[in-house]
Amino acid sequence: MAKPDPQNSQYEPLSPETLAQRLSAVPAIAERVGSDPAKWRVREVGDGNLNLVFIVEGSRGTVIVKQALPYVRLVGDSWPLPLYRAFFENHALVRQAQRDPGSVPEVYYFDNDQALIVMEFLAPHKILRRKLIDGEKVEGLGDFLGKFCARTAFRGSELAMKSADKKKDVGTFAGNVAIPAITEALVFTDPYFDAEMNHHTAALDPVVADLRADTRLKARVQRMLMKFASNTETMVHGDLHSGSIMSTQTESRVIDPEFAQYGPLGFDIGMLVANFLMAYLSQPAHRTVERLGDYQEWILTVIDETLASFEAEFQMLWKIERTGMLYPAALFEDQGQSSEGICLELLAEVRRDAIVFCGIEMHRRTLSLAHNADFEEIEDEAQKARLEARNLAMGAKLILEADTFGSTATLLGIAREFNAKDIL
Ligand code: SR1
Ligand code: MG
Repeated sequence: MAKPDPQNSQYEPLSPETLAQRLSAVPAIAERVGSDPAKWRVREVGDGNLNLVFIVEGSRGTVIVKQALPYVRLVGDSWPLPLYRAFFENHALVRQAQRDPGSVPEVYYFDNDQALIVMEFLAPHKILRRKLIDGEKVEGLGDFLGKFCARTAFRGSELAMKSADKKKDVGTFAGNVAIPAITEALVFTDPYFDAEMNHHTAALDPVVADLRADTRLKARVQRMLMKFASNTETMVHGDLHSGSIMSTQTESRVIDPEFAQYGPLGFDIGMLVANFLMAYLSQPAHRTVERLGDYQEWILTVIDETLASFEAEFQMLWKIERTGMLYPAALFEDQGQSSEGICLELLAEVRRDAIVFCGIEMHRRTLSLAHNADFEEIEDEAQKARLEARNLAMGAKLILEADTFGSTATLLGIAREFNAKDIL
């Protein structure tokens, strides 16, 4: 299965005007939307950093058409980006659906040449980041996300996979160079020097200067970049933030795995917790005093449930699905020896890595190119700076002191402490 040529001459971006006519012959769409393309209603709704996203509605139903653009949408055509990312996104969706059935939208059709994926339309789901800013709760969120991270991490590793299959897959994903390069620069490197595309709230200057002067902190982050770039433990989603999750009041799905690659077991869960912590720390700007405490505590409960569900599910899979070459039963259970403690030691290591990834993600969302709406929608500049300063300071503590965050209670205690701290 070849990945699309980035210079593919057949590729042409879709538009709401051309989509129906260009895709009318695709049975996977016609079956779900209706056979008369003249009756399709097409809207472009992409508000992410990279792609075109269309909602296509007809008499029979609705689908999503997502098409890669040959450049970074957020920046424009001065930053070209290979179309082949759609190939990896499609592969990632297929694997995630196998590893955690029902957790991601169903793929109906994939076109290599046009770098497009037709998939399930999720309704009445909303982007989770929007829900968190709007103060809406989602039942079962932590349990779902913890299980998603554990199942995809465990089942995508040589704890479960046959070594030959996993190595073949690592080879496939190794062809994706441009997308990991974005993370390597924007997440791990740019926040820590005056990189060209960076921007931050002006009042943060002294806090930013302190971070950038901290050699120990930068060395820690670089060590994690080394793990991210060289450690192929499992297939990670690669961009698991609250904008990559869609939820109703009771149900959630994970979307947008175009940043998927093989990487460390703790990467996704760390990025995810970071985004909940940023939602938590930004709440004073979004809630009335009456609702603030309750909603912030709910976010902390979600973090608690996510980590608990991740670890419980991972331990369960360790017991019943350890079918790969790693930690084989032949060395432990078959010798009458328990490996439960060994699993816990591995999980403690994964948690340490996750906490450092978490701190790094908190930094990049306030210092690098792609900020998050949790802070960006705060109109009062002084309040924005105050809340972002807490976020930066907490991120630094997580990076430097990850070893001391063995329990979730400690992590949540630190979040409460920074939520009440005046850094500026
Ligand atoms: C240039 S892309 C910027 C960011 O958007 C994506 O969602 C990733 O988070 C990436 O870092
Ligand atoms: Mg995305």
